[in-house]
Amino acid sequence: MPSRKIAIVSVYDKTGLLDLAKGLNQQNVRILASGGTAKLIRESGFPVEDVSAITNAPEMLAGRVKTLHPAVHAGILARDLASDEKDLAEQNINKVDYVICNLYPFKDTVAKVNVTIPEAVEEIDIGGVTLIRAAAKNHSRVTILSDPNDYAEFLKELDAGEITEASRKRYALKAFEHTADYDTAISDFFRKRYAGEGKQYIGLRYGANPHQKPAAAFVSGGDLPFKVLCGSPGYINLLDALNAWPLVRELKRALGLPAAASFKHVSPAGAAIGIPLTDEEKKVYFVNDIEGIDSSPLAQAYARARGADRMSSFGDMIALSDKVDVPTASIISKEVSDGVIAPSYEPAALEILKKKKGGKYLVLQIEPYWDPSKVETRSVYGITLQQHRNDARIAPDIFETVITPKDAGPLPVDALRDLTVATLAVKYTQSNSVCYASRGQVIGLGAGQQSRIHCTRLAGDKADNWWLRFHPRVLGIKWKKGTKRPDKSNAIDLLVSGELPKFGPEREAFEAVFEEVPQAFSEEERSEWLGKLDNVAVSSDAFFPFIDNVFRASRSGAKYIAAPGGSQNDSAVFATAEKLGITFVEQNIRLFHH
Ligand code: 93A
Repeated sequence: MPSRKIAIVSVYDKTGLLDLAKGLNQQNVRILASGGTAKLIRESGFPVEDVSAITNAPEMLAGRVKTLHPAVHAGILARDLASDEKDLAEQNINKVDYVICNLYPFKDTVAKVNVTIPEAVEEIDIGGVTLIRAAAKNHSRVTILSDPNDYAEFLKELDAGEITEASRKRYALKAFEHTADYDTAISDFFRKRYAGEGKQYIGLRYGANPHQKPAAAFVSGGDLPFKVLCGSPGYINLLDALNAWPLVRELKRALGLPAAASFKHVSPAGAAIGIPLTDEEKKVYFVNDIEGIDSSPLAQAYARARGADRMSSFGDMIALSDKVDVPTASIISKEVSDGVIAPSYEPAALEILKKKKGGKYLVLQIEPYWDPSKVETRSVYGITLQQHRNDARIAPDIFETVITPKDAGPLPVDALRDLTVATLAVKYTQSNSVCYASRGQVIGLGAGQQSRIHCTRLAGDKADNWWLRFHPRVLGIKWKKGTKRPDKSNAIDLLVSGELPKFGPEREAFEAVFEEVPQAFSEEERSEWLGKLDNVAVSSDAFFPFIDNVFRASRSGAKYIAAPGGSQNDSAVFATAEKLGITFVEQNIRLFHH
């Protein structure tokens, strides 16, 4: 006669418990239960024994030790092996077949306002987790039920004879997830209290919006790879910083020069490497008064990154590839900006930055050699999404597959440099994206448009505006005394955008900032000047589906285009490039970014 099957039952949530006890008894299963569980079953009139019947030990330490005993765990963990049977026989232990357990409500307890650490500690289930984990580990023989919703299905199978392997596997997975989720809740709670604010965990004022509270940034295990030297980061600051930093790190690695990026809403407004600035560029980028800029490639890189699209860079998050020096900090000190991330700071530069925004300017110091995990995980609408990180290497040598012209030799060094800048920029831009680059810097970037041609137009219009800012009429502007930098940038943008109204309040506001009001550009003047924009490199984060993109890029001086192939229209796109005298490089890495 086969021995009676044994179930260990220890549940905090007693939903469905009596139906379960009834069903187990109907199948002649011996029920061993912990204190409160046994009491409820007994009071309902079903046969049940206390766990102490097999442990010969009472529950102790006010319930901290209830089921933790070799008689329980050896019974659960034993396999159908002669050696395991022998061990059990020697100790007079019976095998356990079913474990039904759910855990103390740690999450509910810590969700209460002002919960104390002792209160939380008492809700850390030890014995239950051990029961669940042991049974799940031995699921080839043992069934583990950790969710009352599974009782009915379980009893149905039990009635039919046995619990199938498929069900045991399903219940085991659920059990592992249950304990993992439980442990995550515990470590989250203690991370907030014990990790040391700023080292492994940073509480954020709020998330993307003020009503999205609470919010936090953390790593599990180890320390955060950055330190907050000044200010306190917001959620979007960190999104910007953690996208901008890898961009400048990769730009520097690819091109061997210090690099800078100016981010807004998780896309670059500008990005550049440190190439000396002409006097004109200094004027256009508002840096002609920066002492020491000629000997600081980092300052030159930031001047270019910030200068690409001054309107969009207002209130930027900056990333710098190298130790921040005084010239770079001096540029930043004059601009409206939210924060900066860099590997280190000269003491004098840090002093300058710490004075910004009344001492609230965000200064982050990143550990430059820290490499993130290869796997990226995020949760959207409660669903966990996971992917391999986009670690595609972008460097001048990936632009080798020249499609047109057919007789093209190797591309000029400057073209490879600018294609690298444009392509790395789109790698860290919200898709769809298209970037125009020249002189080692972004000059126009279209981000986050659902249609590619809209990106190409947006980026092209920005490149046009950038170029028009070099027009003698703009360079010769006489500002009214006391006009602030952002107001100058806005007025210049309106002037070069071609959107300047002829009269009305907007026109009056525009005119108010000038000593002498500059004349609007006529259509002829615009096209005459834009016709001089040349040698521009354009990169797209995915293929061009239609030839319109090539036409638009060409109008803003595109001489080189790099984009993945794969469109049904590839041959028409290539032929259009050829017709317009554009060198088209097929680079086969799609670079969508979200
Ligand atoms: O404090 S414990 O970690 N110590 C134990 O040995 C133990 N064994 C089971 N808590 C323990 N349990 C938990 O008790 C179970 O996970 C379940 O949540 C609860 C059931 O207790 P009772 O049967 O007394 O209501």
